[in-house]
Parts: sequence; structure tokens; C-alpha cells
Amino acid sequence: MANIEKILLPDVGDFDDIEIIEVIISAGDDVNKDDSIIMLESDKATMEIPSPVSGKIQSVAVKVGDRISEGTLIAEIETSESQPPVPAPAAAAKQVASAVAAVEVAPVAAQVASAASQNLERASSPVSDLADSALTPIAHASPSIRRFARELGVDISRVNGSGNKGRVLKEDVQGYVKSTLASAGTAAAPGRGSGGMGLQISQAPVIDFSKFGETETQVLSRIKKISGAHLHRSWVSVPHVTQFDEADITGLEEFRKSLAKEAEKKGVRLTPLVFIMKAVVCALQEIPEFNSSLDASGDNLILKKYFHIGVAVDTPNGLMVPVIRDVDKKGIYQLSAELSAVAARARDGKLSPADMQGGCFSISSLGGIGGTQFTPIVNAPEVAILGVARAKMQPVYQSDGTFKPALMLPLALSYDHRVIDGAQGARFTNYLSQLISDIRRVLL
Ligand code: CAO
Repeated sequence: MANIEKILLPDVGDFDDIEIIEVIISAGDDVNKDDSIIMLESDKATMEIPSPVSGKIQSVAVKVGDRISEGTLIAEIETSESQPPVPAPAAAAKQVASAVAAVEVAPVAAQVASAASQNLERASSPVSDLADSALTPIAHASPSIRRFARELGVDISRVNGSGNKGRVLKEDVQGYVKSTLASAGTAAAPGRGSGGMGLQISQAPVIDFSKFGETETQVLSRIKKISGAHLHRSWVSVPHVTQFDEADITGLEEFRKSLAKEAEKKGVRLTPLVFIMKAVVCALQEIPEFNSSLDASGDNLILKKYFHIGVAVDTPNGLMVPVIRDVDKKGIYQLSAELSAVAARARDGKLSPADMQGGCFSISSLGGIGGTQFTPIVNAPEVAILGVARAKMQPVYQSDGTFKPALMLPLALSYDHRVIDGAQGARFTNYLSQLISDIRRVLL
């Protein structure tokens, strides 16, 4: 006997009120269990919702553009008695929630296609084995485009989307195939692998290191794998230039130390970084191109009017870049408190997706550790990142022919040369150096 079941949206984790971007089923369609029935899009990734059972769709209760939440009726489906029972809502919810966790943790594939996508690496929970299932967060593309890509043997996560929010269109897949074929024709040797963006990079040879001595294999942490993929993509797709400069922080250090007791009373520990964050925001306000991202087409620059700064944090599991929001509106004590709270959450693996989103510009400070200089990798889609190395007391030549001891802070600004010219890069670090060398200028 036929049985009419309601298909409801299960728990999709922290997401609520999510937009439907595609309704794949229509009344009268026969669907199998796990066939995709609708596609949802959050601000970070696209996800497919599968049918929990096989049967014939009786009616569809939603349309493109509707925003739905857990429990919303999606469709009614006629199942036969021979069907296995509908999975308990909790089980279905768990599956989808896991997939959403994967969205939060590993949006790498989605990010490849989405120049508008956000952050370096996300959150702390492990990605479930669903990573390859129909529930998996995917590149922004409709099922028909993904099918088309599959038919051509194209890994859609490698295709740059030129549609809305980086959505992959049919032309993008065709263009990818053309450019891959073209570059394969010019590849110097067989056995080449794609390095992404149509670039051909020769594959590293497989080496058995144990031939040379004792070895031990350690699996890379989830965060390292995700951040590695992101860093690699930034490295090969963003033309990097690094501009070096230095700032005299003798005065800043005196000021910082004079505030130490006051800071202690407020329960915070002031480090140079919070002052640098304030100075960076002033420099971003002065030269707004640094507070921008290229849009998915690469033809337009999106200038941001907000000032959310990502700060690289060294954690036991790898590098994470939480974002401190509205740095322009906050004082150094508040910034200090937020920085230590967010760094602690990063180290404890407790960052939420929201902690990682919306960054405009990143700072990587290795000053507490050491080193004289380094070249940070731009945290795309941001267009610049500031590296801060360890300050060092140095003799600085004065115009009267004498040398004066000064605490000099090394700065390294890496930027996307498609957006920033060399002159702008030098102007930015020069201005930043002036601000940090006399922090009162931040008030001007
Ligand atoms: N020069 C000299 N001393 C510095 C300094 C600098 N540039 N920056 C910080 N210090 C000092 C601090 O003042 C502090 O000393 P005191 O307690 O005596 O004042 C000490 O070094 C330790 O600072 P910190 O590292 O605890 O604090 P921070 O605010 O400078 O940095 C954070 C916070 C979260 C950014 C840092 O802990 C961290 O994780 N850094 C690593 C970032 C990283 O991995 N970047 C690489 C990314 S690319 O792979």
C-alpha cells in the first residue's frame, strides 16, 4: 500500500533561514533515497539536501528564493510499503549537521570556485566521512553543471566560477577544459598534474625515505590540511610582492610599559600587536585599496567600509586566523581582551565559524617568537597581509652624525600585485611606519 511521507528540512547545524537556490524535484518525479531534492546556499557554501526515502514526489512545498529552517516542509512523497522506514529525524539531522560541520571546517573545494569566499581555515571539529557524499559542501554549481563537469572528467572544485557569488557556470567548465587542454599541449613532460587555475606543475616524485634511514609517518592535522590547501592556492594564484620596512617603536614601548599596571587592573596584557592593529586600520583608511577584494570576475574591486582584522594564531593543530571585528571602533584594552580571548579559543579548538569570517586584512606577528623578517602569504580573498617580526635595539644614524639606540620593529607587507602597485605598497608601509613610530598620529 502506498504511504505519503512528509519530507522536512532536518537540523542543518547552526544554519537557520537558509535560501533555496535550486529545487531539483517536481511533482510526479521518481526519486531514490539520497537523491538531491533541493539545494541551499548559506553565505559560505552550497549544500544539497537528499531525499530520506525512495518514492514518487506528490507535491513540492517550496520554491527557489524561499528561506527555510529546520522542520520546514519541503515535499510530500509517496513511498511503497516495501520501502525501508524513513530514517529517524535525529539520524538525518546528524548526517546533515555533519555535512554542515564539513562546510565550516573544510570549505576548500567551495572556496576554489568562489573568489568571494571567506577565510583561511575554519573551526575545530573533524570533518565526517560524508565528505564525498551527496551531502558534501561543494563548489557553487548546480547539479546539472556538476553532472556536466563529471561527464567531462572535470574536478569542479578546480574550476573558477564567474557567476553570482563565484557560482560555476557551464561556460566556466568549458573554459577550464579548453585551458587545461591547451596547457597540456604545452606541458613539457607526461605525468604532469594540475596545480589549479589551469597551471601545470610537475608532480613531485614519490620517494621512499626509509631507504635512507629510520622514518615515522604522521598524519597532518585537519587544520594543516585545510590551511595548506588555502595557502597553496593563494601562493599559486596571487602574484605576491613583499615590501619591507621598519618602525621605531622606542616611544611606543615606553608608552606600552607605562600602561602595564593600568592594563593589569583591567585584567589584560598589552602587547605591541594591538597598537599595530590600530595603526593598520589608519593606514587602510588612508589607502583604501588595501581594504578590498577582487570580485569573482577579477574585473572589479570591492572596497570594504568596515575594518575587521584577521590575526594569525599559532595553535597546536596549526595556523588559524580568527577575525577581530570593527577594530576602528575599539580601544586598545578592548582589543587586547578580545585578542587574548580569541587566541585562547583558537588554541583550545573552540573557534566558531563566525570567529573566522569577514576579515579585511590579516596580521601575522611572529614578534613574540623571534626572527628578523619573513614573507607572509596573502590570505585571499584579502589583498594584503602584514608580517611583524621581532623588534631589536639598533644604532640609528642621526642627522648630526651620531648614532642613537632605537627599538626597531621589522615590517613585511605582502600584497596582491593585481590590485596593489609597488608604489602603493611602499606608501602603505611608509605611512604605517610613521604611525607606529609615533602612535599619537593614530589620533589625527
Ligand atoms: N617584538 C618584540 N617583542 C614582541 C613583539 C615584537 N614584534 N611582539 C610581541 N612581543 C612580546 C610581547 O610584548 C610579549 O612580551 P611581554 O609579555 O614581555 O610584553 C611576548 O613577546 C609574547 O607576546 P605574545 O606572542 O604572547 O602576544 P602577541 O599579542 O604579540 O601575539 C598572537 C598574540 C596570538 C598573535 C601570538 O601568540 C601568536 O600566535 N603568534 C604566532 C602567529 C603565527 O603563527 N604567524 C605565522 C603565520 S604564517 O605561517
